Amino acid sequence: PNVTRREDYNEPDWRVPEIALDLDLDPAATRVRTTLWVERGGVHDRPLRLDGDGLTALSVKVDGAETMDWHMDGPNLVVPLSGSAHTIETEVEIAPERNTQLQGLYASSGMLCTQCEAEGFRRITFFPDRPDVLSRYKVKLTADKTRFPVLLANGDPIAQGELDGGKHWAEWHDPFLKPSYLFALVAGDLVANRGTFTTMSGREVQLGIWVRAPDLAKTDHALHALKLSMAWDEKVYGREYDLDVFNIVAVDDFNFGAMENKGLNVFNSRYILADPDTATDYDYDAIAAVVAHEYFHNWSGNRVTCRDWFQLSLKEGFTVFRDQSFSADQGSAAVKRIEDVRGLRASQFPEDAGPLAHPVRPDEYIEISNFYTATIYNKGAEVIRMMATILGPEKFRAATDLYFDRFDGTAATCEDFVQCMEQAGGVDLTQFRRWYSQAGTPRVSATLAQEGGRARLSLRQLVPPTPGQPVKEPMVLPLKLKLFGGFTGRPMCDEQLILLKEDAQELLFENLSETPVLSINRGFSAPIVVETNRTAKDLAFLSAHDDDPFARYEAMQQLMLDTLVTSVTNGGTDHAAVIEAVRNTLTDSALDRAFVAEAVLLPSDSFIGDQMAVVEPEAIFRAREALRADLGKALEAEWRAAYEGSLANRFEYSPSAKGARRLKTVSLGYIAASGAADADQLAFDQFSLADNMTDRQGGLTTLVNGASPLREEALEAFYQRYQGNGLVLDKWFQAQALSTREDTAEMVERLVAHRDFTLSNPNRARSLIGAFSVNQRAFHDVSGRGYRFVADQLIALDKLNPQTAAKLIPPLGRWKRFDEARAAKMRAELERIVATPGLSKDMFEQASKSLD
Ligand code: B3K
Ligand code: ZN
Repeated sequence: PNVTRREDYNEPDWRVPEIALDLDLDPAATRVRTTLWVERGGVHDRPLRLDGDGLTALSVKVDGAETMDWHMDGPNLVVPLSGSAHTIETEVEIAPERNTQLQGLYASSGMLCTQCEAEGFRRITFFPDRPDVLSRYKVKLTADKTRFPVLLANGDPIAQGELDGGKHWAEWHDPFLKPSYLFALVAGDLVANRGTFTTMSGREVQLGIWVRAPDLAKTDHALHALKLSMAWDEKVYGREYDLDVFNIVAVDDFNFGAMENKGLNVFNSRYILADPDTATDYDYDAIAAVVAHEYFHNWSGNRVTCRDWFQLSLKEGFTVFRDQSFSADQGSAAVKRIEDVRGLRASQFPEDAGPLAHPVRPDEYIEISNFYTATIYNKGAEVIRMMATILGPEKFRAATDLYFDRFDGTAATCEDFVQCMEQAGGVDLTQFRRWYSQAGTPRVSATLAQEGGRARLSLRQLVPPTPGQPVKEPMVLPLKLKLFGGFTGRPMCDEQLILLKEDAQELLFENLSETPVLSINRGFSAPIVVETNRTAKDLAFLSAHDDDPFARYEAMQQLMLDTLVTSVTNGGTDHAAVIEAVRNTLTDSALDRAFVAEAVLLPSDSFIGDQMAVVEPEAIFRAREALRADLGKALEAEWRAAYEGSLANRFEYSPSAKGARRLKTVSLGYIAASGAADADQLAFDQFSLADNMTDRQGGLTTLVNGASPLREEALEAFYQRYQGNGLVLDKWFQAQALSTREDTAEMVERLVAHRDFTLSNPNRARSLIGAFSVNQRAFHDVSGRGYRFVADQLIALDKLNPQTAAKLIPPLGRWKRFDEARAAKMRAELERIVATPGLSKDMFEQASKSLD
């Protein structure tokens, strides 16, 4: 397969300042007539090359006259042109109902919709489908009026009308230049939750959240989040919305979360639909975050887009940073930071340590869809965050203003962004740029040594080798740190921001009146692994006294990790330090409940595994369960008090109510772990009496991990209650796939045959196959049945939807982290996948790279 390289970038041969699309929509046969106004870019004699994917040209016209002077080069259409500007007209026919890839124009639950990023537009019409070709779009949609009463596209509605034969049409114009990946249309029988937003310059924008009629009642939260996002971007970044309408459409079949098409965002329905009965607090938060993310793209992505796909993090890393900041401003910033770091450690760190590691700005790809990764998104967001930390808030804002002003209406690069940071920030980011080019998670060792009234902090950094990058240069690591008196608990200095730039650096602290305890990488100021010489006592102390909530959380996690890794490697069962630290946090009434709930959670099985030279799934599971049981027993009274203290009279969506619900279910889990006789009944009561999905799901998952007869009863009741609701059934499948029970693999194999299971809906596939493959204990069952099962499913899914299938490869690719027996079985499955006839290039790239 072809490899695309960043260094091969050339400017487009032909520009397309304008395009008119005329689509006669029909699920079985959609006619697409396209007019391109093309201009030769620079001096060359190359023909016009239009990307296509599975298209056949039914006719080609140049300057109004039908021509035969064209040919196909593989899937692409090549038209020789003599002049410097021409009009090209093409006509193709496509079948959206047969499009199972969900890329291009496709059908979902009776409607027609598009997904073009990254390279889906070429499945709709012939076009130079690359993000640096920016055009003004005019779109005319024609369709059957009964089946598709609503016709939407980018930009503003211009005109509409009726036709004979039950058809109607609508025309939309988008006045802003945009790349083809931001094109969208939707046709369907939809209703809108409408609202308005008045922008900072006083323009009124019509907002619409479009869904099928029965879902209308579940759209208020998304609409509210949209208004909050619009106001936030004005206030924090000075960015105003620019069209008269902003529409969002929810679709059931979607390859990822949502898409920022100009003025017409298309969303996976799981990131729109919410009511207390069907959505958890996690869902509510995710909806607000994704609505904000896609809205923020209007500036970071649409007004300023990417020159080429290697620059993807320019829009994604920045926009994730923006949505994280937005969410932090809506509730507890500390809890949000903890959640984001937990997510980074769960997905990005393993990626950076495995066969698919790549820099934030990659150098090459086979299939760009495989690069919508945690590294591009989440590590990319950390890179922006570090620059914001180095510049400070005022200069960072000046730098983003400069960036938006300078590059508005253009396709920019990561380098352009960094230059704005340097200019407005007055800083030199030469060395910092390595964050864009070097893959791998830096590791820092921090050793604090006391000599009388002085202490010496020795810092060393190491960036591990990654595929294709055996040797690394030192990075710039912004580290926030502070010292606390180990006896009085008092801060011994102000927080300092130091930039670790060398392989090794030392810091001296003088005039110390007591033994210092080191608090480092506060707020997770750098996305790295820090190893310190802090004792269990130091960590317990920080978990109770540090004045940075993130650092408190971190100290507790480290204490838990050290304890668990010791248990796994030499069978230690000394849980006293963890128990005392958890007791302190749990009973500290000054702390936010949401923070407490996060802090007392044990690190996941996989994160424990990530600390070990060779992952031992069973031993990790047993050690973690033993610690959970001891915590449950030793603090049973405290858990019950926390549980009782978190009961509410009725549902409310607020940070404090969310925190209480979170702590309630965490406490329930510990009560169950304690082996208390009434735990199952408690879980079942929570499950059946709940007036909201968070509590109901909390009760259900607690039961699903156990062996009580109430388990089956709850699963059945849940299924009956939500049978018609796909998004909630996903939770039902997922809870079983994530079960910690010994027979999970067997149950999941059976669930594949369930009448509600299908691989053709990505959410459903992920809820069972995706969830199972991150269930460390079940997936890594020593028999290898988990590996075989997942490989079978991915081979089947690849035939329908390569993009979604390829995203599920990474758990199999982690074979190097496991013992030889498991590694051999995992490799054998990857080899079987690679050898599958007709494999997609998406899967080929992921699976073959995972074998290296
Ligand atoms: N930009 C889209 C992701 C497109 C993924 C294409 N494989 C959504 C987002 O990041 O906002
Ligand atoms: Zn995005």
